[in-house]
Amino acid sequence: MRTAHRTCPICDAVCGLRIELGDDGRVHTVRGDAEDPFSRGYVCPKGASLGRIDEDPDRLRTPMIRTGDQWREASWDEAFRVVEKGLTDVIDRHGRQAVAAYFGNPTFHTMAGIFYRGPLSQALGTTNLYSAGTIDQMPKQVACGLMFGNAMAIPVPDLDRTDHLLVIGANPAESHGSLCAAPDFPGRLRALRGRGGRIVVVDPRRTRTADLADEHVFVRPGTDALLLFAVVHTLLAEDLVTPRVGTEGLERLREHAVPFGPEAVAEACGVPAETIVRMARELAAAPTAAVYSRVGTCTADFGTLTQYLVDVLNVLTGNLDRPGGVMFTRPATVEVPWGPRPFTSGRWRSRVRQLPESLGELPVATLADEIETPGEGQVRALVSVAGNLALSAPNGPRLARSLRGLDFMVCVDPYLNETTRCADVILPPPRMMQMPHYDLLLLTVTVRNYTRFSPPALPLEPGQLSEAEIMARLALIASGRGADADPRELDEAIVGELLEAGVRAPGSPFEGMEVAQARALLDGDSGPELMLDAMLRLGPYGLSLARLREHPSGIDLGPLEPRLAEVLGTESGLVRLAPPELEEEVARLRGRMAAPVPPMLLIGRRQLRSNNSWLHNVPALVGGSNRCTLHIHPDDVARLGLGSHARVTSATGDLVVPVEPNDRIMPGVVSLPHGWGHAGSPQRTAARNPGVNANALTDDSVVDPVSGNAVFNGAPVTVTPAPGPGGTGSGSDASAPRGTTFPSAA
Ligand SMILES: Nc1nc2c(c(=O)[nH]1)N[C@H]1C(S)=C(S)[C@@H](COP(=O)(O)OP(=O)(O)OC[C@H]3O[C@@H](n4cnc5c(=O)[nH]c(N)nc54)[C@H](O)[C@@H]3O)O[C@H]1N2
Ligand SMILES: Nc1nc2c(c(=O)[nH]1)N[C@H]1C(S)=C(S)[C@@H](COP(=O)(O)OP(=O)(O)OC[C@H]3O[C@@H](n4cnc5c(=O)[nH]c(N)nc54)[C@H](O)[C@@H]3O)O[C@H]1N2
Ligand code: SF4
Ligand SMILES: [Mo]
Repeated sequence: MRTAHRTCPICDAVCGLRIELGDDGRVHTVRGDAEDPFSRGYVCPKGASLGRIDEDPDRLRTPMIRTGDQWREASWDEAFRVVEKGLTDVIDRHGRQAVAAYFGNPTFHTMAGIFYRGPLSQALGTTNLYSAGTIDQMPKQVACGLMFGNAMAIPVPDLDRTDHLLVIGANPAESHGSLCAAPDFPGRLRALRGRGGRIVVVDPRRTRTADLADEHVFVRPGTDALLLFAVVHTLLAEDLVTPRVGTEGLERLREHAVPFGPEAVAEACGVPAETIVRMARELAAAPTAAVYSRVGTCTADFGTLTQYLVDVLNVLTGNLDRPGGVMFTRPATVEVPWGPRPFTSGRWRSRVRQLPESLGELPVATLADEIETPGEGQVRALVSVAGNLALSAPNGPRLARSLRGLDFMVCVDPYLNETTRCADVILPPPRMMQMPHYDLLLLTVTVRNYTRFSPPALPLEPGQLSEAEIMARLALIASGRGADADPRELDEAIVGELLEAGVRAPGSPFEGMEVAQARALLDGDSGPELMLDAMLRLGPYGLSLARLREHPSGIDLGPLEPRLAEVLGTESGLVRLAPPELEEEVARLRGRMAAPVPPMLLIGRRQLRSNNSWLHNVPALVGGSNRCTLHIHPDDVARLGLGSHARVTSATGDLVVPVEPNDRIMPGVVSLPHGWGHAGSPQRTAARNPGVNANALTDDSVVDPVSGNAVFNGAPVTVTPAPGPGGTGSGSDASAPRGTTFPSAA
């Protein structure tokens, strides 16, 4: 037996783990790493199951090639040759714009995803680039871009010191937090109250987070922008505004806020005016306070406007960039610019719907349009890395159908699943235990400055490829260098680019050196490790990979400190409180106040033992409370005369789902978790607990106009009684396989 220290790579909480491995490479136990200064031994049920997830017998071990309906195992050489032919055929006949790429959620966690996503995109030479960003957090990044001039300047709540936390559309007690990396988020919430602080949760469901709070406020889905504008209105009207940072646009903001008085929005939001006024006064009166919002409002109507209003509140109450408020993490790695500074978006638009680019990406909600609509620039090939679009994208079943019509598709993914089965080739990465791990993105949003590196716990087996090598070889193929080009060439080019900036940066440890000299100083067993070493050495703490290896449980780099000036990228050097880019949205929101409320609105929910679509094949993580059911208020159950099942119908589809009456959800709202819909999957456990694809009901024609982000929450639906699956009319589950034979991957 030996012990490996690893950061859990599953969710955003970056918990440190201690893993006992046998000589055979099997994981015996997974415990929280008590020596980790940040997570201090915390582990959740998913982290504790990491061994079972990693050793899943249904994971793919070799590349897979599809011919017609049949899948077969193939060698890497053959698989890459098929990829080369597939991509070059499309590029030769239709140009580079005919190729699209999608980068799913795990690419924000893996080193390979983060380091090679850019080079692969560049090599493809297309603007048809998509990621999980536009079905998740893009509104937050665009809002930060517009306010702070820097889409990576994401303020995080100073969770361990704040006196008042207002949580809107996030459920960190189950999700463990997002864009706010905090191991044991629930424990930190308890500690907040233990030291006399106050927590208020705004959510159409009384969540586990609400159970940890002092107050829970029901809000009608999709109306948070109205609610927050009314809070802003109250602060301004009652002269409770005390910004402590330089701002521009306060007068224009005041004009904007005028119509959104608490009385004016109360009915649309379903929040009493007195509650809104009290929320504003409490926020202003708290010694320190932090307003935090996530997926619930990012993936709802007015996503960008809502994220902007969140930080407007943080600024107006004097809580931006101060201890106990919201602050900017100082990561250990050098900050590499992402997107233009000052931030601008809409530098180009999607071909079919003219939706704006943000951070070099187009909205996932329009990928199906780009595939289905004929004409110059029509997408005919897709490279998909770590994504399950069939289950995660709005109107997923439509997108899955369009994927099946592509000339060529390649996926980098450990599973044959609802999306990868549409591909021609699947390239499986090795097990998590075999990869080095460093959270380049998550460690930029931690609630304390902190760093930790995990070397691979197990070596690659003969014939296995690292995910970095898979990505590098795809990039080399895309750039025309061919399936046989040496991936180390690309690694050196990426390292060289980092160092070139480093030798020019005043005060850097490489300042004035030749790039080759600096390169000789770097240490690492693989391309990603060399890149990380360069970024650590160029980072603000002067760390190195060697230093991190000496501290396998991680290094605490201290509490967050004010640093707005360093991250601000606006032309004026001020925080923009009324970006003109949002004027149209403010006008649209005024119209929303009087809009009729649809009788039933659909929202999502996350489940403690799930992670989007890909943990349902682990027996310990399914069953019990982790089932795909429709939460609906008992009054609605009675009113609609529902039995065990209901048919839920939206503008895009209909599903029959088990009904789970629940008095913790707002009347007039139903909730269905996403990531389910595994009928017929070769993942055997998942297939036994299939659930339905919630995104059969979400509408890809509706987006947040500013960021192009998908709108999952607040979809109008009708709910009617339905016989159970044994009866007639078992509903359409468009994610069930059609005509494709799934082989056993074991
Ligand atoms: N256990 C678990 N953890 C996860 C994941 C998972 O699938 N399972 N996924 C990971 C990922 S990818 C992410 S991005 C993070 C997300 O982490 P969170 O942002 O915390 O996501 P959710 O748990 O979905 O919480 C969103 C909340 O918003 C509420 N909501 C829905 N619509 C509205 C609305 O219109 N207004 C308001 N105010 N609230 C609304 C929902 O009821 C829900 O409670 O979680 C990560 N962690
Ligand atoms: N209705 C609704 N839809 C939603 C959401 C919602 O709240 N409601 N949430 C949205 C959010 S926040 C997100 S982030 C997206 C997620 O959207 P996606 O990223 O498209 O979906 P995931 O389910 O996370 O799929 C991850 C894929 O990566 C594979 N994978 C796992 N580990 C690795 C790895 O190490 N390497 C590689 N190459 N592949 C790996 C898995 O097998 C799986 O196929 O879903 C979005 N969709
Ligand atoms: S909370 Fe997230 S990071 Fe921590 S152990 Fe669980 S899945 Fe892993
Ligand atoms: Mo996400």
